[in-house]
Amino acid sequence: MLRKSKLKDIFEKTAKEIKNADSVSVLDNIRFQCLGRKKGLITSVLRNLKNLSIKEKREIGPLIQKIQKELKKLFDEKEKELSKKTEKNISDITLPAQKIQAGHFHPLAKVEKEIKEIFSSMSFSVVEGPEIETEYNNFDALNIPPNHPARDMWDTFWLKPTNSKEQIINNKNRKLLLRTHTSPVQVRYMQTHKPPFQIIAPGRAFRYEATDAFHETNFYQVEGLMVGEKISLANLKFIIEEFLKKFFDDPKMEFRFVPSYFPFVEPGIQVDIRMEKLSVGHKLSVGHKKSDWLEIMGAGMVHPNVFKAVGYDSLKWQGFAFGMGLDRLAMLKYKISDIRLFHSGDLRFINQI
Ligand code: FA5
Repeated sequence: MLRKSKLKDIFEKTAKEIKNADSVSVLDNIRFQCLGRKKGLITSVLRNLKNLSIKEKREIGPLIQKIQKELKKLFDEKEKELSKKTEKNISDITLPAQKIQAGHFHPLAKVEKEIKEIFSSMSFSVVEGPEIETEYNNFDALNIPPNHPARDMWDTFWLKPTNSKEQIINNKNRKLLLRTHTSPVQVRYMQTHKPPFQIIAPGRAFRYEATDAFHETNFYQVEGLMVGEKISLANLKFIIEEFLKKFFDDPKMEFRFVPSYFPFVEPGIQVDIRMEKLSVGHKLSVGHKKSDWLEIMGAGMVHPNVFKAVGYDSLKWQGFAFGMGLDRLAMLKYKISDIRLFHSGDLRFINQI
């Protein structure tokens, strides 16, 4: 026969388990063990009451009923508490899914990636050079000695030597600067590699000049260089045409080759693309008509003096080089009216592309 103290123990133990239950299913299980119709502990005590003496019935009966009532109350309260918590955690699966905020490439990075892919498909290797350059690599080795008037073509950010040691290292016409174009990568590559080869070198260029819709002080170029034994202007023309067709993938795109001058090539050309109105509300900069040509690259056959500076025999090797404006290509492809938008940090602009 169950004693009063034993019943109290069962009550206290069950009350504690109810309190600690952390889910409705755990609570249901405790309820089943305790109040279950067939095997519940309290239910079986109630069922056996009939076998007790009258004295025992009087003693145990009211107590077990009280315990049963109190446990039911505890179960109900806990169930309410747990369902409230679950309600808060369950989301309405009929609601539209929330948009996941994923990062994406900056338009210029995207264009750089495309350019690399196109040239890689034509067997060009991708190389890099530093943004801080020596005066020698940026100018002298490219057939632009000091005092050469062509230096005015590139307004330069010169760097102050930070200490006298650096000055001594760099004193032989080796002042440091922020490279004004990616052409010094040609010099670096040729100084350390033997022809034949074909490379592109994408990267930043810096110019100390006023900005407008088509000019930035900090912009991107992609240098190209192909050196071999029988390279001609025809090869240059073919590669550029192939690139432009693949990059724009637009049969209506018009381009032209125009003679030009760069000290490090002979002959020199520039490539222009016909620029339709770029976007709604676009104000063409001074000097541009509604439909005009935009210069996107300089190019030409590598000058013998450049080959001489890197120790190549210019009678044996020929090569072509080009330097294209990556920002301008992106502007034309995506009809962007102002180059300055690329660095504006305006997410409404950047997220569109
Ligand atoms: C050069 O920088 C030569 N190094 C290109 C070259 C390489 C010629 C190899 C021959 C052989 P240029 O200054 O024209 O050339 O610049 C080349 C391209 O860079 C331009 O056609 C233009 O698309 C882009 N560019 C030049 N200046 C800016 C600028 N301030 N902002 C944006 N793009 C520019």
